[in-house]
Amino acid sequence: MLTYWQRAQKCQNRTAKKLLQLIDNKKTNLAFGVDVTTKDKLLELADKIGPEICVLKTHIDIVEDFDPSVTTGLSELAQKHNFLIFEDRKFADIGQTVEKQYSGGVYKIVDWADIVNAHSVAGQGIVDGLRKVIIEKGSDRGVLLLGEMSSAGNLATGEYTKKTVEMAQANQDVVIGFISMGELVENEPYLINFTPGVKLQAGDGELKQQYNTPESVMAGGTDIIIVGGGIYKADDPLAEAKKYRTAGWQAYQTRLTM
Ligand code: S5P
Repeated sequence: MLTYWQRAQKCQNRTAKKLLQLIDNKKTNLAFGVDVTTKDKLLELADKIGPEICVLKTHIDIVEDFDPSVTTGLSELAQKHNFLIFEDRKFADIGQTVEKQYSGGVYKIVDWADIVNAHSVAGQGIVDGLRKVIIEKGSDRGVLLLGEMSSAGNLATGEYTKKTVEMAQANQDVVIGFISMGELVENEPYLINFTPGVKLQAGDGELKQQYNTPESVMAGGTDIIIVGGGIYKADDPLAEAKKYRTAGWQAYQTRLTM
């Protein structure tokens, strides 16, 4: 198995390269899904947990008191603590709509999010719409496709997942990997797998969410564990984040020796 560093050398997308190098340097494959609904809480948690993570995953549209200082604040914290920002926007529309959703509106996502994700259901046009914005901006940006999902009964399986992998392979300039439950494709080291639905204790969550442990998803070939409530709902989020960080990194080292 290649190390994160070795894989960074195989990426043509600069965000993918930067992310894999950052993971290797900082020794953390933990992404924190900071699903809180106020500006103060969001920035406070990003500052506190920032030193432990490679990626901060946001749902910017759940912040009730949003104003542009939220995203400038997040960008400053990303610099301070050396993490990338992933806006979990799950774009799913035709290219020309997605182009506007990504670049404009209230959130102007392309200006501050290093990474966004998209459902492949809309076909090639969705990647083309996102690519158009990225080229116009001239910034380093990456897109993840939802190849699988964590919720019980989801439809991203079988042929859909296979076609999503093909879409990623055909768009290596902007697509840097997947939301998936493990490694989706072998021998494509430039594609990075991000796995949500992770908790120290496996089991069912609310509203059909399903949880696996950091050890089991890393053994399944994922690269980055996404933890939300396991951290932000804890009495001591920093202590919990350290536990997930250690578990994720140890599981990676175990995989390297196999
Ligand atoms: O299939 C998915 C895809 C995503 S991105 N399942 C998920 O749970 N997510 C996101 O990961 C979800 O939107 C949430 O922000 C996070 C999981 O949060 P947790 O509190 O269940 O750890």
